[in-house]
Amino acid sequence: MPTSTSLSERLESIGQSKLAAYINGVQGDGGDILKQQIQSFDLDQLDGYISTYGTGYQPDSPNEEINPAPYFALDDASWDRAMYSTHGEGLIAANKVACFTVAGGQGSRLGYDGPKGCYPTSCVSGKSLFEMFAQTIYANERKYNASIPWYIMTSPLNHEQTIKFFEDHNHFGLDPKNIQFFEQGVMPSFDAQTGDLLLSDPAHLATNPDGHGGAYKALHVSGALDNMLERGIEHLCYFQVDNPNAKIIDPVFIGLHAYSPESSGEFSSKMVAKSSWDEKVGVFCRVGEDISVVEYSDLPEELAKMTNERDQLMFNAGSIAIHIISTAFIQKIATDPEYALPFHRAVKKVSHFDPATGLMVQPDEPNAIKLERFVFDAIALADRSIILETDRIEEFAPVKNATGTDSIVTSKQIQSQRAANWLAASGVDIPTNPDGSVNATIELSPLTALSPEDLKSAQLPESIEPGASIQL
Ligand code: UD2
Repeated sequence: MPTSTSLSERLESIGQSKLAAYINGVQGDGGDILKQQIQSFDLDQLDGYISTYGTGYQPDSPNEEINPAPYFALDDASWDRAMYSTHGEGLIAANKVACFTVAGGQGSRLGYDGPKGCYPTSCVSGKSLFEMFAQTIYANERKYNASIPWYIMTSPLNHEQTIKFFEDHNHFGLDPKNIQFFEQGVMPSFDAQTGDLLLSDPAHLATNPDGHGGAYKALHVSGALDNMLERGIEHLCYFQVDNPNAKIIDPVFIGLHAYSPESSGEFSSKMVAKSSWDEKVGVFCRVGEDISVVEYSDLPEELAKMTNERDQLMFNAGSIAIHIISTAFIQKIATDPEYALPFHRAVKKVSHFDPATGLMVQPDEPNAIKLERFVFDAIALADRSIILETDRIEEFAPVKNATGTDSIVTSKQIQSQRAANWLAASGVDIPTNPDGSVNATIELSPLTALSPEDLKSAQLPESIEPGASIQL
């Protein structure tokens, strides 16, 4: 390890004089931990980020035209779903497909103290999100006689707890050798006015997870990408931990991604029609020549509200954060500097230790910059990226908030409604409310059915009682 003097000189040279002075004075284990942590970052690169996104920040002036992105619509019969489904099934059965969950987030917005994936989410039995996904993977492996490895990105906030949860539940019946956990990276937070790196306590820099876009680097440095390549995995089915209805293995989507002439087979996405102009989902757009997701907070209100002659939102392609990314493309993004993704900056309140006074500072106003990368910023770097429309009830039941929109209550309603729709398609009489929604709570295990077709041969009740709560 370099001496304190040489490290403090390095810090001085990039304008971090307060931290440099502190490093010189700090003694003992705490000092060593801090020095090691500082050295784990590329300081020149960090200095560049601080001036780009902090002290010298210039907001982008959008000078490229924004248009709606084209997509394969749900009601478009001009392409051959059955053919692409067969292609997708072939790739699954040939063990070329794996699952990838970004699960770095905590359940704090839900009022839950633990990794979000451990949150009890299924309608009746209260299975965790992780268990629901594990059973879906298991059922797909059984259906296609395939091995489907599962890669799970955690963060330093929840890595150990996540692994313990899987161990405590015997990996939900999956082969532990087929599940790989790896931690995403972090970025130091810095003072929004001065660019000074902040300390979370006397021995640590204040850091934040580097966003789900940190996945590319984390897949590479953790060895997960090498593991995939050794196994011959070509396509990674990406989904967020907060969506229990995600159809995580979808043969049609896989086939379209890999074989459609309109796709370069690098990065494909699913969308649903937005429920309202201000729904909090990113929107697929064409920005200049490139397909991009414009985050809801960045889409100008006048564009978000624009409608077409049929009174539908022009910018209606809401991202449900379901993608397929090829392993070859991940390798390019992770290792080729020309493919480095930008950061997004957020100004947040960050409590910090002040080395000058030795006291903690609790800011009243946002005081610090946090930097994150977004996984979908890679879309613009793909040669030809496609978007497939899907049905909202079928694939989007997010659990984000404790109450209201996208809460556990709305998620369970959507899960029940999907189960009811599948059962109704097999002739089961479903009780309904005056607005047509299901008047029962129905949990349909992935082990029972992965699609409505799987129910055709199942033993089903003729009808469900109004207000019943049942598991099938
Ligand atoms: C995300 C999308 C939004 C829309 C919506 C659909 C972003 C920026 N926005 O909004 O456009 O598609 O989802 O539900 O993604 N995560 C990590 N590490 C991180 C940050 C996030 O693993 O450093 C995971 C997190 O566990 C969660 C997912 O990424 O599974 C989404 O993160 P979020 O909750 O911050 O994004 P949200 O819901 O605002």
